[in-house]
Amino acid sequence: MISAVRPKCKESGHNSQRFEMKIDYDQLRKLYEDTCCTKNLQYSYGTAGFRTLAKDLDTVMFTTGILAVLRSLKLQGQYVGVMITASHNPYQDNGVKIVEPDGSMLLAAWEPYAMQLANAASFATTFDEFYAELVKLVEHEKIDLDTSAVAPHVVVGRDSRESSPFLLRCLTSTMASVFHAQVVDLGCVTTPQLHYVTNLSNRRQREDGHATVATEQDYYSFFVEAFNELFTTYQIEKRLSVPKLFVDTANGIGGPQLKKLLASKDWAVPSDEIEIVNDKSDVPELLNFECGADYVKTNQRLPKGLSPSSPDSLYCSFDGDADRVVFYYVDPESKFHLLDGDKISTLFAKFLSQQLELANLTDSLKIGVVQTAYANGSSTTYIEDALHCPVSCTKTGVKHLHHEAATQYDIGIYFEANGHGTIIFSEKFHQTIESQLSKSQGNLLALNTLNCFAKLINQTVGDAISDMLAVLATLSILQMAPTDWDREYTDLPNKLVKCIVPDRSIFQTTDQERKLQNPAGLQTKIDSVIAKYPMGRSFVRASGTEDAVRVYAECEDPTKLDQFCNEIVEYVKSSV
Ligand code: G16
Repeated sequence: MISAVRPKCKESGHNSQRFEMKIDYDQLRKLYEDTCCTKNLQYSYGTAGFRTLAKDLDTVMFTTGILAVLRSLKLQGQYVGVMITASHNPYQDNGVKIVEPDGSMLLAAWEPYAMQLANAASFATTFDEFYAELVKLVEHEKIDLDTSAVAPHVVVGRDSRESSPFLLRCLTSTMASVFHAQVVDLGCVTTPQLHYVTNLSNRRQREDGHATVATEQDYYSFFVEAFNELFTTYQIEKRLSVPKLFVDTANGIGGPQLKKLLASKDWAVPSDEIEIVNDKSDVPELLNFECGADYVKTNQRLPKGLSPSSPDSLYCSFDGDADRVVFYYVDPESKFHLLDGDKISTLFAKFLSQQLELANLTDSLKIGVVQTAYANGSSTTYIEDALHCPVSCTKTGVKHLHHEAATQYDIGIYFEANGHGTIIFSEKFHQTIESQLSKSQGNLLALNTLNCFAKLINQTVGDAISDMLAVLATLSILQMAPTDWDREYTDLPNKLVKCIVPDRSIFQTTDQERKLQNPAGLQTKIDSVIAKYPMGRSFVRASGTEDAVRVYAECEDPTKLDQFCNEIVEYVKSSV
């Protein structure tokens, strides 16, 4: 195939004499013409990759498959991950995102390539126009397409959506046949499992030349072992501190995957302590419908399928691909209490700060919390004033928080209020703990706890399952009931509203999305509304995953919240 080289893109006017595309031109052309049916749609690589109606994704899947291969070739054939999911979106949608070899999100510098290639295929009138764009990219990045030396490696996964098998075929159509890629199909997995397996496969290859790709089973074994180790370290009887945990899995892929973890032979917590609801991942239209993390967070009420049981019970909801989780409980007066991403990060910050102090490491290791503008004002005050931890604010999007947590702190706890988050432990953290433990110096219980806790966290990306286990372990170690956790601070009353506008792209922000630059004059009007409400805070931003503008508002007086939010919404509507 490599021999079938197309002579320098003559028809497209591409005139490089230096470059040869060592791929099967005719095969690529045929696959392009067979696959790319959606035309003249503008694609944008948003907060979480490409995301739109599944019926419009054939073209973008085709080009994303090519880009993943190129990314792997650029990185000497390391495993690059690709996940097909639209996470919290309704069942008609789907999406795709690329994962770096270390399990993090696609390098920001490559996002424009993803868009250029997708839009080239979408707007090209001939195959050669698209081909010229591909050549340009390969040349620009100096990618060697001679796969006889280094073959590209790609790991693919998908959530439970009905459209995913077809989109997977579009995605992988060129990988092996044109680019000679080794493709590992994990089948239906959660997004964090795909991130974890991508990372582990590369680590294995790097560390011991392991030729075998990691599997979903490695994920279960690792996290069950980490959970058991933490419980053993703390000599806690393997019972949770709550009588029962109900897990709403949004009728998504989290349901079957959590069941597999709980069925692991080493899982030691009695099976009646965890009950899974909304687990119909085989009924497409139920996905995220009146259930799941996004529904619970936005509506601040129990999802379908759950009714209040005892006040000691704890509930949690995953989203469709199980990369976020929020917790909640219902008090004896039947009042619903949300324990969202802010509450999770503050719980972890409290626990880990305590352990650092016990280990006498507060001066050596820097702990901090990363939030977005959606973080409740009370949580930020609590972290700074009660926990004495620094707080950073970034734009929405896991990649922004992840970067800040990884570069600014030794223990970087990041969570979006919507439940998306994890903790990043630095190299220095691991070296310090290891060195202290090897010398048997200091408070060994605290050192071992920190060591085990770091293992229990999926550091590649926010992970509903791993975060859920870490919350359960923390509550058990601190002997806290859901009410104790909630009492640490009181959220300001808050509201998040989705506003449909003709063109969300005109809403441009600055200051980590806390202020609008455009439409002109709108921010001044918002500021004048905020000034009327004690402890008022509000901001407006375009969603990166849905065709909507999001309006957030919080203020001291719960009876004024609706009025406050409505005034902002009215200004947003009248500005377009
Ligand atoms: C994705 C991103 C999150 C973001 C969420 C909502 O989550 O990964 O970082 O908070 O979308 O983003 P937006 O407000 O821009 O629509 P998920 O769970 O849908 O992948």
